[in-house]
Amino acid sequence: MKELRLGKPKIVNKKLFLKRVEDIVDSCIYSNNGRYVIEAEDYICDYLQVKHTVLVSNATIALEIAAQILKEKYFKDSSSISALVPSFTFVATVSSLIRMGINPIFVDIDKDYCMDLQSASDLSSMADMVVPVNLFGNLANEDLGLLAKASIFDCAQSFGCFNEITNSYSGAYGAMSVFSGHPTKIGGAFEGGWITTNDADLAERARELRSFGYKTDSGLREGQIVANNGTNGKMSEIAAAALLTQLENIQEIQSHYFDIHQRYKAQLGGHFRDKNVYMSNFSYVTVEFPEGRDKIIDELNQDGIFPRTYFSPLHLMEPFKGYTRGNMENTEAVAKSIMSLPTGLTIDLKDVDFICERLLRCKTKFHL
Ligand code: T4K
Repeated sequence: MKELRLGKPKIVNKKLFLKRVEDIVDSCIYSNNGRYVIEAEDYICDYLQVKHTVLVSNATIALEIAAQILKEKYFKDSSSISALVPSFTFVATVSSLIRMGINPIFVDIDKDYCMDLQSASDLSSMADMVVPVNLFGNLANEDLGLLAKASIFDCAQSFGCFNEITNSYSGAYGAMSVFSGHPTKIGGAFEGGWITTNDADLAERARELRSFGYKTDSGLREGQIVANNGTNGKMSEIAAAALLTQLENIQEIQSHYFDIHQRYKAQLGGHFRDKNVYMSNFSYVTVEFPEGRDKIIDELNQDGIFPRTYFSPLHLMEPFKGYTRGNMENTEAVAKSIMSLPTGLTIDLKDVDFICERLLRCKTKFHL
């Protein structure tokens, strides 16, 4: 039985990728800002129309680096810094801030599953920073970035989302944006992440911080100056070659995700939210079942179908319970009913038909 999972990865042009691996092995340059890291950065800059891209080892490190930079730039003398952040997100959005000494202020979500502008405005007098998340490939309201002195857009799930209102890609606005190249992500490959910015100074700082804080980014050399308290956030050449190979095929990848999404929608339309889908990259197929969701998932698992229940509210989890939060009504309601269905490059339209047929059968069985 084929296991139908969400985000199971597949390298699109395996032949080209393996050729690149061979080049890397022969070149003896395996890390420290090599050829493929530079090529992938240039590719992303051209694609998103941003001035600077800094590749790092994953989006969690990217968030930490961005938070450290903005904290040092704007709040050097502050004893306590707080950031508006959704509770309905992947844990790394919040844990990375706390690790950088920034306290989250949890904000509720809107109908697009992103931080709600009104709720965020109501809490903004307490906030120094704001970290909107473009969840499930839906774009958070850009005005959120104006609510505090510093902003980071968490675009981990939104590579390729085009905002037709502002005529720009996700990641091309705001001080700094952060992306994930994890295997489960659209355009992702091996572990990876990157920061985009139009500010040359911020980009330079990010390059320093990803490489131990060294003043230049040319690798470890005797006599280099440590400019800052950095980390090792470098991406290896093999990961960069895999990422570049995927991104060069991004149109094909995106149309596959779009077709899958539309096929689901045609059969399960009533369970989809009425969202601003024209801004999405369709990387997640999210439906809602206010009754019986967990029973349905248990039943689907018997047929090798594995939906996910992304996300559990972070403000209710032990490490984050003590932080400030607003009203969490939408977050808590959505978390109980949402289901992310199998999608990605290993899922085809026949799989979607099978999943929908089983799902609708469950609805009948459980009188939902
Ligand atoms: N901000 C946001 C909003 C994020 O969503 C994320 C990550 C981050 C920040 C941080 O980005 P990174 O630091 O990861 O770059 C996954 C991913 O680990 C995580 O990247 C992602 N968000 C999160 C939403 O989902 P899991 O625990 O759901 O993934 P996992 O391991 O269960 O994999 C999903 C499915 O894919 C499984 O059925 C197994 C399959 N799979 C997975 C991998 C990695 C494979 O078949 N092969 C593979 O190599 O967390």
